Amino acid sequence: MSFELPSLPYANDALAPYMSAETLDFHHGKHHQTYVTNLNNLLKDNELQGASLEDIVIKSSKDASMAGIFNNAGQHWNHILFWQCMKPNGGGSIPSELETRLNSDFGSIDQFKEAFIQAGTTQFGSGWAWLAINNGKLVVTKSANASNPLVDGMKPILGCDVWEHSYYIDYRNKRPDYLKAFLDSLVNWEFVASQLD
Ligand code: MN3
Repeated sequence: MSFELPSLPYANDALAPYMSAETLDFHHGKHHQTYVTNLNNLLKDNELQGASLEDIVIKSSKDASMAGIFNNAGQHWNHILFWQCMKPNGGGSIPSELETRLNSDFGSIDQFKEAFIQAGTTQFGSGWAWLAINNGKLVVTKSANASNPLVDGMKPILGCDVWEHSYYIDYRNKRPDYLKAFLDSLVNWEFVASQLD
Protein backbone atom coordinates (compact mmCIF):
# COMPACT_ATOMS: atom_id res chain seq x y z
CA MET A 1 0.00 0.00 0.00
CA SER A 2 1.66 3.18 -1.12
CA PHE A 3 0.91 6.77 -0.17
CA GLU A 4 -1.02 9.01 -2.54
CA LEU A 5 -1.31 12.75 -3.09
CA PRO A 6 -4.64 13.87 -1.62
CA SER A 7 -6.82 16.18 -3.72
CA LEU A 8 -7.10 19.75 -2.52
CA PRO A 9 -10.38 20.36 -0.65
CA TYR A 10 -11.04 23.41 -2.93
CA ALA A 11 -10.34 24.47 -6.53
CA ASN A 12 -6.77 25.58 -7.33
CA ASP A 13 -7.94 29.16 -7.90
CA ALA A 14 -10.29 29.31 -4.88
CA LEU A 15 -7.80 30.86 -2.44
CA ALA A 16 -6.83 33.79 -4.70
CA PRO A 17 -5.73 36.50 -4.23
CA TYR A 18 -4.22 35.31 -0.93
CA MET A 19 -2.76 32.14 -2.48
CA SER A 20 -2.81 31.99 -6.27
CA ALA A 21 -3.64 29.11 -8.59
CA GLU A 22 -0.04 29.27 -9.84
CA THR A 23 1.27 28.76 -6.30
CA LEU A 24 -1.11 25.85 -5.66
CA ASP A 25 -0.36 24.25 -9.05
CA PHE A 26 3.33 24.11 -8.16
CA HIS A 27 3.05 23.61 -4.41
CA HIS A 28 0.43 20.84 -4.45
CA GLY A 29 0.95 19.39 -7.92
CA LYS A 30 4.77 19.43 -7.99
CA HIS A 31 6.28 19.86 -4.52
CA HIS A 32 3.83 17.74 -2.51
CA GLN A 33 3.65 15.13 -5.29
CA THR A 34 7.45 14.83 -5.23
CA TYR A 35 7.46 14.16 -1.47
CA VAL A 36 4.89 11.38 -1.98
CA THR A 37 6.80 9.82 -4.87
CA ASN A 38 10.12 9.98 -2.99
CA LEU A 39 8.55 8.53 0.17
CA ASN A 40 7.07 5.55 -1.68
CA ASN A 41 10.41 4.85 -3.36
CA LEU A 42 12.38 5.14 -0.11
CA LEU A 43 10.00 2.83 1.76
CA LYS A 44 10.56 -0.06 -0.66
CA ASP A 45 12.24 -2.83 1.35
CA ASN A 46 12.31 -0.63 4.46
CA GLU A 47 11.12 -1.94 7.84
CA LEU A 48 8.68 0.99 8.11
CA GLN A 49 6.78 0.07 4.96
CA GLY A 50 3.14 -0.53 5.88
CA ALA A 51 3.28 1.59 9.05
CA SER A 52 0.98 4.60 9.44
CA LEU A 53 2.31 7.93 8.19
CA GLU A 54 2.40 9.30 11.74
CA ASP A 55 4.42 6.29 12.96
CA ILE A 56 6.83 6.64 10.04
CA VAL A 57 7.38 10.34 10.85
CA ILE A 58 8.00 9.71 14.55
CA LYS A 59 10.17 6.59 14.17
CA SER A 60 12.30 7.93 11.30
CA SER A 61 12.90 11.16 13.27
CA LYS A 62 14.86 9.14 15.83
CA ASP A 63 17.09 7.31 13.31
CA ALA A 64 19.71 9.31 11.41
CA SER A 65 19.98 6.56 8.78
CA MET A 66 16.35 7.30 7.84
CA ALA A 67 16.80 11.04 7.21
CA GLY A 68 15.47 10.76 3.65
CA ILE A 69 12.36 8.92 4.78
CA PHE A 70 11.84 11.43 7.60
CA ASN A 71 12.12 14.44 5.29
CA ASN A 72 9.61 13.12 2.77
CA ALA A 73 7.21 11.55 5.30
CA GLY A 74 7.29 14.71 7.42
CA GLN A 75 6.55 16.89 4.43
CA HIS A 76 3.72 14.57 3.32
CA TRP A 77 2.14 14.73 6.81
CA ASN A 78 2.68 18.50 7.08
CA HIS A 79 1.11 19.28 3.71
CA ILE A 80 -1.93 17.06 4.33
CA LEU A 81 -2.63 19.19 7.43
CA PHE A 82 -1.74 22.47 5.68
CA TRP A 83 -4.24 22.05 2.80
CA GLN A 84 -7.02 21.28 5.28
CA CYS A 85 -6.12 24.32 7.39
CA MET A 86 -7.20 26.69 4.59
CA LYS A 87 -10.47 27.45 2.82
CA PRO A 88 -11.90 30.11 0.49
CA ASN A 89 -13.04 33.14 2.54
CA GLY A 90 -11.10 31.84 5.51
CA GLY A 91 -10.05 33.71 8.62
CA GLY A 92 -12.94 35.43 10.34
CA SER A 93 -14.64 34.20 13.46
CA ILE A 94 -13.19 31.38 15.52
CA PRO A 95 -15.49 28.66 16.93
CA SER A 96 -16.18 29.41 20.59
CA GLU A 97 -14.40 26.46 22.24
CA LEU A 98 -11.19 27.15 20.30
CA GLU A 99 -11.52 30.91 20.88
CA THR A 100 -11.87 30.33 24.63
CA ARG A 101 -8.78 28.12 24.71
CA LEU A 102 -6.72 30.58 22.63
CA ASN A 103 -7.72 33.42 24.97
CA SER A 104 -6.91 31.28 27.99
CA ASP A 105 -3.49 30.07 26.78
CA PHE A 106 -2.25 33.22 25.00
CA GLY A 107 -4.08 36.04 26.80
CA SER A 108 -5.95 37.20 23.68
CA ILE A 109 -6.50 36.28 20.03
CA ASP A 110 -4.24 39.15 19.00
CA GLN A 111 -1.45 37.81 21.23
CA PHE A 112 -1.86 34.34 19.69
CA LYS A 113 -1.68 35.84 16.17
CA GLU A 114 1.38 37.89 17.10
CA ALA A 115 3.15 34.79 18.48
CA PHE A 116 2.27 32.74 15.38
CA ILE A 117 3.50 35.42 12.96
CA GLN A 118 6.65 35.87 15.05
CA ALA A 119 7.33 32.10 14.96
CA GLY A 120 6.92 31.94 11.19
CA THR A 121 8.95 35.08 10.57
CA THR A 122 11.85 34.00 12.77
CA GLN A 123 12.09 30.44 11.41
CA PHE A 124 15.45 30.90 9.66
CA GLY A 125 15.30 29.32 6.22
CA SER A 126 12.68 26.72 5.36
CA GLY A 127 10.21 25.35 7.85
CA TRP A 128 6.82 25.69 9.50
CA ALA A 129 4.89 27.70 12.09
CA TRP A 130 2.50 25.69 14.27
CA LEU A 131 -0.31 25.83 16.76
CA ALA A 132 -0.09 22.59 18.72
CA ILE A 133 -1.47 20.91 21.81
CA ASN A 134 1.23 20.16 24.39
CA ASN A 135 -0.01 18.38 27.54
CA GLY A 136 -3.46 19.86 27.09
CA LYS A 137 -2.23 23.42 26.53
CA LEU A 138 -2.17 25.29 23.21
CA VAL A 139 1.33 26.41 22.22
CA VAL A 140 2.92 28.13 19.22
CA THR A 141 6.09 26.51 17.90
CA LYS A 142 8.21 26.50 14.77
CA SER A 143 10.22 23.77 13.09
CA ALA A 144 12.90 23.54 10.41
CA ASN A 145 12.50 21.88 7.02
CA ALA A 146 10.27 18.78 7.31
CA SER A 147 10.07 18.53 11.08
CA ASN A 148 6.90 19.10 13.10
CA PRO A 149 5.65 19.00 16.71
CA LEU A 150 4.71 15.30 16.46
CA VAL A 151 8.37 14.40 16.94
CA ASP A 152 8.32 16.26 20.27
CA GLY A 153 5.18 14.51 21.48
CA MET A 154 2.77 17.34 20.66
CA LYS A 155 -0.30 17.35 18.44
CA PRO A 156 -0.19 19.99 15.67
CA ILE A 157 -3.64 21.42 14.85
CA LEU A 158 -2.66 24.36 12.60
CA GLY A 159 0.41 24.56 10.38
CA CYS A 160 1.67 27.25 8.03
CA ASP A 161 4.31 26.36 5.45
CA VAL A 162 7.02 29.05 5.43
CA TRP A 163 9.20 27.45 2.76
CA GLU A 164 9.66 30.05 -0.01
CA HIS A 165 7.74 27.80 -2.44
CA SER A 166 4.63 28.54 -0.37
CA TYR A 167 4.67 32.33 -0.77
CA TYR A 168 7.32 33.62 -3.15
CA ILE A 169 5.07 33.81 -6.24
CA ASP A 170 2.39 35.80 -4.37
CA TYR A 171 4.36 37.73 -1.74
CA ARG A 172 7.97 37.67 -3.02
CA ASN A 173 10.21 38.15 0.05
CA LYS A 174 7.45 39.44 2.36
CA ARG A 175 6.98 36.41 4.60
CA PRO A 176 5.28 38.42 7.42
CA ASP A 177 2.61 39.66 4.94
CA TYR A 178 1.96 36.05 3.90
CA LEU A 179 1.62 34.92 7.53
CA LYS A 180 -0.81 37.75 8.28
CA ALA A 181 -2.92 36.95 5.20
CA PHE A 182 -2.85 33.26 6.17
CA LEU A 183 -4.37 34.03 9.59
CA ASP A 184 -6.75 36.78 8.45
CA SER A 185 -8.05 35.39 5.14
CA LEU A 186 -7.13 31.73 4.65
CA VAL A 187 -7.39 29.72 7.89
CA ASN A 188 -10.28 27.27 8.15
CA TRP A 189 -10.96 27.74 11.86
CA GLU A 190 -13.72 25.11 11.86
CA PHE A 191 -11.19 22.53 10.74
CA VAL A 192 -8.64 23.67 13.34
CA ALA A 193 -11.31 23.49 16.06
CA SER A 194 -12.20 19.95 14.92
CA GLN A 195 -8.64 18.89 15.79
CA LEU A 196 -9.05 19.76 19.49
CA ASP A 197 -9.22 16.63 21.63
MN1 MN3 B 1 5.48 23.16 1.06
